Amino acid sequence: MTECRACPRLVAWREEVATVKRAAYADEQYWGRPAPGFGDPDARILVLGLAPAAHGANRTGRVFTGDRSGDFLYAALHRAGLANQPTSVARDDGLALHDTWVSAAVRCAPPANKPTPDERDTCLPWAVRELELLPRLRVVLCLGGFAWEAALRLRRAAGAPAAGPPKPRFGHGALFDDGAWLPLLGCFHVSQQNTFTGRLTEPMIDDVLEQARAIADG
Ligand code: DU
Ligand code: SF4
Repeated sequence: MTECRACPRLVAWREEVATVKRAAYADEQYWGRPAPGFGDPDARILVLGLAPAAHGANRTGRVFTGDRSGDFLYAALHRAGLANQPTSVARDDGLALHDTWVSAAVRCAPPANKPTPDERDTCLPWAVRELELLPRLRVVLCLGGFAWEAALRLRRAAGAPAAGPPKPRFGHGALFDDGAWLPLLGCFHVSQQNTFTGRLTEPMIDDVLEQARAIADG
């Protein structure tokens, strides 16, 4: 997976960012490759994000690690009892997840944090394989509309029938569960754009994580 070069635009970007770097990380060796998912292989909760951040997971090599989105997400997982520590700064930082696996719809950092629909679909087979290695999953928590859309395609790729009609709509706290595949639960994305503006607050993500847990327990 970390050798994948299927998306030329993303390969070029992940490698350019890893070469040019951000001044604050000039001494670091950037990962510059696809960021694999991470967590508890016995997870019942899958947290699905958008894509690695250029100077986050594309630098550290672990999903949501080393950027503000990850700060917010892993702190929330820690409050929920799903992570052993509130911070996620490097691959060797001792972080372990409980009952949770974190991944992203697209595995390579996209320019402007915006993968194309083609790139989303090209990366889907990696998510299918990842899912096969997580046999205990009970719920997919989608961070943002892009992950929600990817999860709907993942469901099809995993052999389940199309969802709807009507097509399930993403929203914060939205739940889609027709019994044909894993329930999808929506949560606004943990990007700074949302967390710094108050669109997504700590209590809001705490509520959704509690909901995810309840679904997993159900
Ligand atoms: O060493 P391993 O069991 O193959 O785990 C791979 C990866 O997953 C490692 O970086 C720790 C993490 N992990 C976790 O976060 N929680 C667990 O319960 C088991 C493994
Ligand atoms: Fe491969 Fe996915 Fe990266 Fe595209 S985004 S190059 S499919 S790992």
